[in-house]
Amino acid sequence: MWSRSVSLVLCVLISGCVSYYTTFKDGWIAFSGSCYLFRAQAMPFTEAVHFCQQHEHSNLVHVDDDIENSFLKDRMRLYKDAGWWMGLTDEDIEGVWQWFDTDERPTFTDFKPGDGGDHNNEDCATFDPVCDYNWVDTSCSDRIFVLCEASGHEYGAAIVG
Ligand SMILES: [Ca+2]
Ligand SMILES: [Ca+2]
Ligand SMILES: [Ca+2]
Repeated sequence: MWSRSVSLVLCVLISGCVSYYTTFKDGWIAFSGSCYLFRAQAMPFTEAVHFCQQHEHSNLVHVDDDIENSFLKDRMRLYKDAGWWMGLTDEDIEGVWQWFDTDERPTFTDFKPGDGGDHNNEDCATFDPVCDYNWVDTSCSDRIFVLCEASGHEYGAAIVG
């Protein structure tokens, strides 16, 4: 028990969430400073937000660039025909996409051509298996799988501090 605790602290100090999650947290995957939880459990957008908050105080994923987007798509292709929520909505202003938890505008998007525009009652963004995980807008009450992201740096700091 003692050595397990020591090795946990050392892992966090040395490499942030990478060692922590791969060693101690089943299901979390580390990539480029973040940790991701793919949960194949279908639920509406608001429930998915709460699910992530209840798991390491994470958020539905923010896709920051093409590298992160490609990594996530590769993982999704391992599952059969499943859509996944991300933390992006245009609930506040139709056609203006914002990250749900920060209200920031995305710096990168990957909407399927013709989707993500001014669509009635489609205010939440998902990765769509029908078009190889391009993003589409859909109804926030649809039941879709959950993809959470936790910042490795924040989480490592919280453990060490
Ligand atoms: Ca991210
Ligand atoms: Ca909309
Ligand atoms: Ca749509």
